[in-house]
Amino acid sequence: MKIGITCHPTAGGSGIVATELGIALAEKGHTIHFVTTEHPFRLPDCRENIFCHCVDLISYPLFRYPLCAFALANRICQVAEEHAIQLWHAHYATPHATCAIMAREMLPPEKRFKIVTTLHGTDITLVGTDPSFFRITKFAMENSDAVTAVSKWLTRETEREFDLTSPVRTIYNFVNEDLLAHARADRAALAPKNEKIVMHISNFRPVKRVTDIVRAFAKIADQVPARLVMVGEGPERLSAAAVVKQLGLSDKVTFLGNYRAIENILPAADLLLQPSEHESFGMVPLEAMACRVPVIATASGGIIEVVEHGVTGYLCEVGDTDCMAAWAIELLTDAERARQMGEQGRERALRLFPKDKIVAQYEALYSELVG
Ligand code: GMT
Repeated sequence: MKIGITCHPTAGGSGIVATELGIALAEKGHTIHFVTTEHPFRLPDCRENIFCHCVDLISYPLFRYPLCAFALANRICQVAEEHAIQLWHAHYATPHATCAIMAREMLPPEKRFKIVTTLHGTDITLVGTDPSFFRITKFAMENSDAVTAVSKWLTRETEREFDLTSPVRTIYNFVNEDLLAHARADRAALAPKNEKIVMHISNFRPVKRVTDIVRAFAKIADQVPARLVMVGEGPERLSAAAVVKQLGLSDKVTFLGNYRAIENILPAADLLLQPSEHESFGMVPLEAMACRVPVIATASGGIIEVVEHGVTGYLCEVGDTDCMAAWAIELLTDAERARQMGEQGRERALRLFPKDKIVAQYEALYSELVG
């Protein structure tokens, strides 16, 4: 099948899922055309059956704000026409689903493609429910041929907020076990004094509550020789750095910035901390589990469908840094318990979120629509 994909190209869960899905579909013989504002973060430079088209943006003094969505719709239309695209998969409703709909409408009827929109979380919970985006998000979903969401929780939230005419289908995110099966990481490079490694990976948005990580870590470091490794970039990094300084933890915390090859770093962690306000799914916890790293997260949103409390990690209430620190100290001081949880995490990741099974679900959906 000839498939188009749009996604946010930056280091974020939705872009990573879209990229991994595109790669998996290309390996199965489909032809994939990405249309994005820049080369997607996790997409290798050259892959068979994969083409990457970047959006052409003009700047004109009259436009106070960049008109990126129009340029994206225009590029989708061009690519779809030139390559006879049968199905467009929009990852993240805003603006990708709307742009795909605009592009489809610009094509003559015989060249129109089907549209699948995958909701990833904040496109519904933060952006879509904001009054400034509510109607256009609802329009995007109602004019897609199928809408999927990455967890049962997000499916329920979407149906509750938007009174849609067609049901939303849940298709979970998957783990790239090929990548993580042989994952290796250099512990000594991250913790030269052989301290325990507590890791956090995100795009440092407010929803990630990164200052909770530092506060929980202060309590952990009080009891256990430990290092906090913060991976990623984003608006809250400076606040986290300020709390590190304020709590006198500067010599125990490393900010690594964005890191593309997560498999070369995640396995070094003794535990992953993810204290988000809510997560529709939690790609990083899933990748941690696949690397046998226990996860301490918040029992909010779809993350409870990924992390099993007491089995693959522990779940605390949002903001309860005492709870996070207590479970962390238990894990960091009981190597056998941590090892067992790591194994159970990998088993759960591969059993519930395997690439083959999830990619086949998308393929079945595409076939249902394209015929
Ligand atoms: O908002 C973010 O944190 C990034 C966002 C994205 O779209 O890149 O992540 C969302 O999509 C991921 C992939 O489906 C999910 O694993 C994340 O849980 C979700 N983030 C939130 O719901 C906060």
